[in-house]
Amino acid sequence: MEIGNWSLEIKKPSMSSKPKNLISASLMCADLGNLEREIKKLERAGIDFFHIDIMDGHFVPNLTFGPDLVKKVKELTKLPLDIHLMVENPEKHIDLWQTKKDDLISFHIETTDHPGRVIQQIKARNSRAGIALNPATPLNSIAYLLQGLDFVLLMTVNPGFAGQKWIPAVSDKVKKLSQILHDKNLKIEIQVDGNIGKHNIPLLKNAGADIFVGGSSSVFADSNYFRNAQKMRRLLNEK
Ligand code: S6P
Ligand code: MG
Repeated sequence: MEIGNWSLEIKKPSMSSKPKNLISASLMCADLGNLEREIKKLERAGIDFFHIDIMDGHFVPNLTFGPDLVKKVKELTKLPLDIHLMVENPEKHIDLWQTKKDDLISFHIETTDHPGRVIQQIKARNSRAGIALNPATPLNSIAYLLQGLDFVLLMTVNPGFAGQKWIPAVSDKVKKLSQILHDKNLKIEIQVDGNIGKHNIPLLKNAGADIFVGGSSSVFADSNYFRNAQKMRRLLNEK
């Protein structure tokens, strides 16, 4: 498949193959007054990552967590963190998030003139690097960056808030990216984020998504996170 610059010759990165169908629970949707209890409850629910949305009030019209909260979460769990930066110029503060090996950290391609440098900064921490794309940002914006990536986050809503409706056109984008990665023999995971639930999980899974962010539409739909995560897992494991 040829899209824009996708014909570029890319070497296969040496990434171990990881199991698919992973659940990343969005802490933004948790009861933050009871952070420790929520983290333990989510661990018991069998989630794979804690998704932490970092918003700066510039790139997106909302503000969320800072490094102190991320540090606290890290102290409270052994599960890997999945840090989603929605901030301008992420290269200025990658080290603030103190990510370790196995943690994921993504930044938006729309936020920096130096995406290659940001990837290097993340790799220098031994963490897994991802680039996030807004629904309207084309796939060819990351054509020259694929080689250094561990995952690509395709937003299924415009970033900034939980509780929005997804943009169905993104499922086609997932399919296209999945095809490109397959053609290039690249082991890069695809993450989807925004209004992920039973209405779109089968479609996105079949399109090639690997990591699903669970928010108010799934894991946090009610207080029974265990049952909600189980339902999500069942959908993900369905043939
Ligand atoms: C949105 C953010 C997301 C939300 C998630 C919440 O800017 O990046 O990670 O936390 O979408 O889930 P839901 O089901 O309410 O959309
Ligand atoms: Mg997010």
